[in-house]
Amino acid sequence: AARQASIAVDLGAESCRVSLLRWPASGAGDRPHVELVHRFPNGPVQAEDGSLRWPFEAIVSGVEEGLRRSAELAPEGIASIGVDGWAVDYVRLSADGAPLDAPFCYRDERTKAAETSLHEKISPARLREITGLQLQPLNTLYQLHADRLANLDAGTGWLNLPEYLLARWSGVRVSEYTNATHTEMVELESRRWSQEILNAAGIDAATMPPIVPPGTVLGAMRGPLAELPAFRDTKIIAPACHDTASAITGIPAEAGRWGYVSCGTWSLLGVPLDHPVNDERAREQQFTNIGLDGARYLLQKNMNGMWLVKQCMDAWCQTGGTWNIEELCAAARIAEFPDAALDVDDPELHRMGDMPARINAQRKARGLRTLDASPAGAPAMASLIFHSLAARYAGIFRQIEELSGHTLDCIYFVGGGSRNALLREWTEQATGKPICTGAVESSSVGNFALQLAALEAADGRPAAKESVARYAQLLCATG
Ligand code: LFR
Repeated sequence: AARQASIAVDLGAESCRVSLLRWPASGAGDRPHVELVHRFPNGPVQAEDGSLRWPFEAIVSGVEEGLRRSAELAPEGIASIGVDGWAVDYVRLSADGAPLDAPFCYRDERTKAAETSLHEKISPARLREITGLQLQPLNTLYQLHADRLANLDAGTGWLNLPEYLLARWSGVRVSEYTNATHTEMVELESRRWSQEILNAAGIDAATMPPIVPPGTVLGAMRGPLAELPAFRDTKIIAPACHDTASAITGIPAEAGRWGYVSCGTWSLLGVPLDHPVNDERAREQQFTNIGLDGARYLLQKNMNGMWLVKQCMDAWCQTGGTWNIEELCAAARIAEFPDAALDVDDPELHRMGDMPARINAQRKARGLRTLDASPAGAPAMASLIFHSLAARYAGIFRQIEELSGHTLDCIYFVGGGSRNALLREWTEQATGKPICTGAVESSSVGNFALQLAALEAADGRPAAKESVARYAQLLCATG
């Protein structure tokens, strides 16, 4: 009989994806086949109370629809399911494990006041020293502190979204290590929750899920879906629940020094290292050290990404424009060269709505002429965005080389934005480094690789550390 299939769920801020990995019948070689079974759009929505939230029920039912479709496509049965997704946001849970409300989106403005309040109780310098993190108000810590300030019932705890789904199907509540590091509550060296930070934020340690390493088998699938024959022997596995850590795990690189741009809503730029870099320069330059599998770290900078383009396209669409991304890039390529780069990480440009006007507001404040914000001005606006992203990538990679002490041989592009040839080319010109491409769905590749290695280990086969990398290479070669 054929080896059983696996399912990778990847939750993205713009779309969620369910992929199915199947093995050929025995004797037909050992290359797996991966199919995108279900993909549905996602995005923050303004709730009635004015807060920005995720369409929680749509996410859960969309993912479970993907699981049902996968079950139909894989009569051999599903060996395992893993979930990764964007970091930091979470579901608050009642005593019986039911969600208390739809999760807030990290772009909700409540974290502004929470940040000020928390930094009065524990200094940014101390937070940085403990966690090694880029202090971003979106981090879970500030959100949980905002909940306390708003007297929101702490319930029996919280789970980041990927871990919520894993708990929904396994009954086991955990915080997967790579995802936990992005909460800003984990000690960099000990890899445990920091009691000092919890005390400062007024968070009860009893509400903190236990931290487990990537590749942890949580248990057998339970609940209504487990009634389907395909899910009879299914293991629920925590891969690297942080989509970025999964995406980097999915890079099929051999030895050598490479940097990466994980390009989606955000651009995540960095280099994997065996040790964190938390010296004064890394602090000043606001680099982050987040967890990767294999006890490694990502020395990384989080910066704006395709959000800028997507938000502009939404605005143009509302004013009668019909640009799709391919046409837009083709037009941007021959549009005027920008007079000055945008400050892409201006907090205003991380906010939702009317992006062309926000861009113009920044230019005006800097004494630059405003651009045509209508759909007709899209090529020049897109040229400005892509040139600005590429220029900033180049500056960050120079800093990464200095901080890590390594010269990078090449830069891997992964994620949805890696499809964008224009951005890759302009990055190549700006950095002077060769660009390699990993998988567009690199998060799912890393998710699968960690599941397959975990299944091997659970089977009693020696869990070679290389097997994760070996699976990532196999999956990328298969396409
Ligand atoms: C990418 C990502 C980034 C994180 C941001 C917010 O999808 O996970 O790594 O900084 O989303 O969660």
